[in-house]
Amino acid sequence: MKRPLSSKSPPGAPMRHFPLRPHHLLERVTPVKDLFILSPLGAPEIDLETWRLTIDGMVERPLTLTFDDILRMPKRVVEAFHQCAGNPRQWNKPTRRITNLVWGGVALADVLARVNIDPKARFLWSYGMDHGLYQDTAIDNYIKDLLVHEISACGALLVYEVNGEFLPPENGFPLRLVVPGYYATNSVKWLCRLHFAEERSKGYFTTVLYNDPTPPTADEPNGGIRPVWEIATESVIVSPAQKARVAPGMVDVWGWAWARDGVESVKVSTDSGGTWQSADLEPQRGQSWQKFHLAWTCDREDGQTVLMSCATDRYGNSQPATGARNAIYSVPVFFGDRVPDSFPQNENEI
Ligand SMILES: Nc1nc2c(c(=O)[nH]1)N[C@H]1C(S)=C(S)[C@@H](COP(=O)(O)O)O[C@H]1N2
Ligand SMILES: [Mo]
Repeated sequence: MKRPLSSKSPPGAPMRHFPLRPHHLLERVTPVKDLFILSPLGAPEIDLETWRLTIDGMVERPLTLTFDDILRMPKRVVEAFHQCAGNPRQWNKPTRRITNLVWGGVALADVLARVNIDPKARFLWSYGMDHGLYQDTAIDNYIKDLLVHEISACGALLVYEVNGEFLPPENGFPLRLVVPGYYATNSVKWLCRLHFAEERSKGYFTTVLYNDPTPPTADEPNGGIRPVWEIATESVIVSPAQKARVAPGMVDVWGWAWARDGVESVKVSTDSGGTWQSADLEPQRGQSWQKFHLAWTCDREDGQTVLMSCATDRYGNSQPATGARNAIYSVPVFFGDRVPDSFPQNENEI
């Protein structure tokens, strides 16, 4: 297998690529050519000969690893959904930027077993090698943090392969963090350093951006913040596609649902949210998304309706109608020959 050495995009040029809408998500495992790419600081230039992963901070035995050291460790393969949280300041807008991938790498917990973490360390800061200007702010490294006690629970991986190939340069070659069940912003690409600390990182992408407001409480009368970590339970309908024409007869309404610890049930509405029916749902494999189906007997010959899906996880969390990253996805469809004038023009309205 060839190891890519440098990126196709010029170093430092911002990258934004979201090739798939929900109705394009026909494959269980998203092909590598269709991966989304989001890197406002662009891909850094990396020389594999000098690249190292350093583990330091509140550890007894700091460690430096080469790429070959990592390749020699026991390999783990995990199928997991990978979702972008969207604009870091917009907690109330759905993005539907979702894929499902097979990651290959080493368990982060296996690597950390070698350094003896100080029990007082609460956070792991992960450093990406990309740097530069982001909205007029100078960034030395893209940094994210994680709670130390979550590392094993969420099955975090140090990843060098996606769908059996080395990571493309744009997606973090040679090594990236992958935190299954967490928004992809936490899965730091071009990883170079893991640092243990008692407090959260002050990095721009850690504690300035990517923190959602929380409602006021007795302890926090002005409201608080919650880091954009765990993915909120969500689902999308793949077929029928948005604004499709639906013919009378049996229609297979299907899509994907995902939740950090698995989706328990999915309900589908074929009458714009008026009534809801339970869809058939497959069990979760690893941290994968789950397929759902509803056989809908359509007897309409004109007019329109909106199809919707709503997932509920094993803790009873389900999707809100509006105003959230995981708000219910709506698919307007029509019957007969005339495309309705009232169809939303802007995809973001859906
Ligand atoms: N080093 C680094 N890691 C990063 C980012 C980045 O800009 N720099 N972007 C994050 C965001 S917001 C997303 S959605 C995912 C995108 O991963 P992908 O480009 O491999 O799909 O990478 C995350 N990891
Ligand atoms: Mo993202």
